[in-house]
Amino acid sequence: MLTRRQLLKAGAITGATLLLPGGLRPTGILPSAVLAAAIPGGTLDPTTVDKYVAPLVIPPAMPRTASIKNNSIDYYVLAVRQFLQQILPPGQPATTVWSYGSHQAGGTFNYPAFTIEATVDRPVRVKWVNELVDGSGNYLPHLLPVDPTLHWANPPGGPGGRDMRPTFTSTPGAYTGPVPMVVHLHGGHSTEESDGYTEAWYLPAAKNIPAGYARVGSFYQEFRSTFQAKWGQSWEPGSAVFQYENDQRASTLWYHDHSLGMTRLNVYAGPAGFYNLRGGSDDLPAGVLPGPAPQLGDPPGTKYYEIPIAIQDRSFNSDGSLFYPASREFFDGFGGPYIGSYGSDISPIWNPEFFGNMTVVNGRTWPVLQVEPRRYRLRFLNGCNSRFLILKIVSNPLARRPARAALPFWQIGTEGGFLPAPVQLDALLMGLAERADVIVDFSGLKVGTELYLINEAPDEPFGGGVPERDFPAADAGSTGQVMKFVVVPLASMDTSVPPHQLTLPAFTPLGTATVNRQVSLNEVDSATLEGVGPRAALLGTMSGDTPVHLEWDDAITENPALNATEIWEMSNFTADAHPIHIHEVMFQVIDRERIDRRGRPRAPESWETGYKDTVIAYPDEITRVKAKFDLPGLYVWHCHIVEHEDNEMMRPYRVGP
Ligand SMILES: [Cu+2]
Repeated sequence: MLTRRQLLKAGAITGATLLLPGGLRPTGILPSAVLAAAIPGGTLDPTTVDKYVAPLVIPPAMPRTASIKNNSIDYYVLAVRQFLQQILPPGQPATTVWSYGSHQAGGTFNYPAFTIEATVDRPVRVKWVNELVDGSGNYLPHLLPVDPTLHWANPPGGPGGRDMRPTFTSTPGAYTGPVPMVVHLHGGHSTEESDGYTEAWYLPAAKNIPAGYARVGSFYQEFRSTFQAKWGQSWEPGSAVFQYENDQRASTLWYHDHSLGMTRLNVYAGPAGFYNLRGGSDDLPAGVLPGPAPQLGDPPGTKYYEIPIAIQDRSFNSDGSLFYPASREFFDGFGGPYIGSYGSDISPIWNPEFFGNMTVVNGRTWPVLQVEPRRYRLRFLNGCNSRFLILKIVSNPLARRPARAALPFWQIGTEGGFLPAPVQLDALLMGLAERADVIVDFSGLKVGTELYLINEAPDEPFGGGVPERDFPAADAGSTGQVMKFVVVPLASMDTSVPPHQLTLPAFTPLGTATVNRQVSLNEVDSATLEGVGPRAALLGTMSGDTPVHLEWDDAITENPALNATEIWEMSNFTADAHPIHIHEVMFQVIDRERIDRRGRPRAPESWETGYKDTVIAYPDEITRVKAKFDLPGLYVWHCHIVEHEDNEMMRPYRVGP
């Protein structure tokens, strides 16, 4: 039987040959190397898209709507809308995307969204408005194929059938109704009603919502009441208001959609942005690190030396539209039967993973950034759906992998703020949703020097290991490249502290844990069709050494007491690494050990010694993390391969009674 990776490769070849009839490639016999390297995608061939044409977009700061409560809270009204953006280089068509912007300021809608600049201990309150409607106020359908057979938001189910896995008597097509949305501040120490619970979604307040549809998710009304009682502000139709207390360490957070069973599509369509939390005793004084970052009121032409960089893989069609698979067949060639016929349990549209064939950085394919010969603070985010990243700065983007690093990264922070001390690295490994706060020192480089950020992680699920030894590195001609740096003359003196001389804020580890909790990461094949799988990815618990598979709807099994410090031991029984994200908390990585307990536990990597909210759990290993659960209520923990998250690899958990 073929393994999944072999199937993926078979799929890659099928996808490449499918491009031929469209005339997108030169006619004649293609060298087999080209076929083998091609990553299937839409009708736009990545080799026809010029690289390093357009400059990197540095998202400006998001304008505030008001300061409220005696100027003690920053208040924003942010909407998600549909618009056209030039993601491909000039000369190629624009792309219809979704993203957030300031409701009252039309020019602020951008993919990725403008950056929310927040201050420690100063709350931010956001009214998030779902404005996925057309000019007449009618709802807009999804840009991408929504699989209605998952356990998903399911608005057509009405109040009795929402947030369920519906049953079908024939295989359904994609859902084309109004789109549920709910925003999660990733990394936020948020109270439950403001965390963007996956069943607290809401449709736009459109004129033509079909009769009988649920307009909100199962938990919307409860959290609406909680919020109103607590903060005195009501949620209007098509919106929710969340408050972020910012009572946590300064760090790089980000915000994105979290709707049940749709996150992969809602995030792929664009809506996501950075949320930089600064100040307090866990930050450094201004001027120590390279800066500034964009702030409100910056005059045009302001130079930035602190830059957020969101890396995402996308595929496109030749009309510029985003491509995302419309059938399971794209993944492994399995053409049915699907749910709704012959007792099949395989969803017709959902793909277990998706790998785009082009690299998009801050909303542009393969951009270029002019850098001065000085230090820069770069805040990286892996915002891909399924793709891990291994980033490196090199002088030749086509160099044989693994390539030799031309410049090191000095990593100073992760999801939970600064590391105890800077770490010098030639490569940055980033699982999905992980952040890496780094300093890159371009000092001393000659004007005109060209350097490239490349990616050596695979064009397939990641299982750990070294490029070209344990897995083929990403295609050097496309997804193996990210962006370019060109050195230009120095505009002003660099007065930031060199990274090897930096003292980072004092680091206070968590106290002793009182509970060791065993959980599991699992994958399941079809129960009815021989050799077809995976059907879903699952979390679960453990019974002795055996995993207990649990789905989204099973009773809550993770129930820490309020203020308990717990170690979660996550045993990964699948063939792939999964980036596991626990909401509400920042955790410390304790160690990793083989599931069979042979050998000694491995200490965390040098860049994992701070606080994190997402951790890579490798196959056949137990990954241990420690967290203090100091906010009561209902939260989720899940895999951040969003295709997995959307099909059962997410569980609710509750803190306190
Ligand atoms: Cu996963």
